Amino acid sequence: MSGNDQNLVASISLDGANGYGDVDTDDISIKSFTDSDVSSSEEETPKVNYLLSDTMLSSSSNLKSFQNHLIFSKRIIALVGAGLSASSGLPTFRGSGGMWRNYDAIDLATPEAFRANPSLVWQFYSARRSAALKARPNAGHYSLAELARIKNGDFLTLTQNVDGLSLRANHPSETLLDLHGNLFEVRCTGFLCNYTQMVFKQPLVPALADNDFPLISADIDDATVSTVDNKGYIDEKIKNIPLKELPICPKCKKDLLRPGIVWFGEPLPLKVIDTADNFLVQEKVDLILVIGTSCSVWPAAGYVDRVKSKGGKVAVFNIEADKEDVEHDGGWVFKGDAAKWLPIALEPVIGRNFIPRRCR
Ligand code: BJW
Repeated sequence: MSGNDQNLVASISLDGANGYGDVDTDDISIKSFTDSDVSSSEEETPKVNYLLSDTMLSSSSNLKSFQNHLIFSKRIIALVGAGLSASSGLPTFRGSGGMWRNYDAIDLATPEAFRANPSLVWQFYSARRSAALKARPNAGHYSLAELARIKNGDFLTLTQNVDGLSLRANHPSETLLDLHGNLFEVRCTGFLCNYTQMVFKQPLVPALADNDFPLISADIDDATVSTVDNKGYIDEKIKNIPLKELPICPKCKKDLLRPGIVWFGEPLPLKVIDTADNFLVQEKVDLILVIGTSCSVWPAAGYVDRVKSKGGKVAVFNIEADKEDVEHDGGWVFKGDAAKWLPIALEPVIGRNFIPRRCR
């Protein structure tokens, strides 16, 4: 995309009985729009303006070129991060609005932090569980789920997200790898106890019912910041829950349960790494979709270079994408909300009638 193209935006008007309408990418017209032109209300109309506004940047030739490659790609990987769930209302980790800008990540997401202050860490994860249960999958989750169904065994989603939204969008589980675990898994911390279970009950224990732990939302405001001290540490709002009131293992009835999350310094699950490795070595991967991730955590970030080094192409879907790096390598950048871009960019393969009405 040239510098000039950045001032041009493409608009797609969708008309159709189902409200999602018939989109023909050939009909994308280059036109100028502002944010106020974007219509998002569910109540509105049979006619939905689905715009590539100035927050959704790409030229139509970029979109066409990507879609041509997509159509001819036999094997595809999606590397997914927190940005995919952002428009479902779940905060990201870093960058503007990232939930860890005002918290020290190391304080909350390491085994050491849990050992030092399980009450604090459990309150944090309990709030995250509540938020994830209240959130709903968005059109981006549904688009990937549909791609997975259509590509059958030739597609794999590597998700760093722990919110379970992809599965709730009916993403086939055999093509979805949770790299960093799952908010709804609990594991016994006892050395000799192997208890692991998915538990959706919320709160897990009565002491965690009062979820006043501040979960920083995408819109950080003064009220939220005031719950954090000037070093980024959480202030007195956090309760000190006695150990015996935290979740205890129902099997050994002795040791604490912990969230089934991969914390910094912990290895990713072997089965997950093996499955991803097998997919990568079997046959060339033609395309990796890098969706809503800062690619700052390893080994997840390494999958992009592993695909590239074998000749696969990269397509980035990110609200803050740095397009030069990717486009110089012959890849594509779709700057904007991944939940809006994915249904459009993947449309030649996935069609348009699979997304629930409320997400359109
Ligand atoms: C949008 C959008 C919209 C916004 N649409 N886009 C030095 C060098 C290399 C590696 C290391 C090193 N030092 C330490 C390491 C290893 C370490 C690591 O990578 N550290 C880095 C910080 C450097 N990695 C590990 O420790 C991993 N384990 C490991 O390596 O084990 C080795 C081992 C082997 C054998 C024995 C023992 C050990 C484990 C990593 C686990 C990461 N876990 C976390 C926390 C989980 C807890 C939780 O969820 O609460 O996972 S970290 C956090 O980052 C979380 C995320 O999954 C992960 C990735 O973040 P993500 O998803 O990319 O989010 P953001 O916020 O960073 O980015 C969001 C993006 O979306 C942004 O780009 C926005 O622009 C964009 N966006 N809205 C589209 N609407």
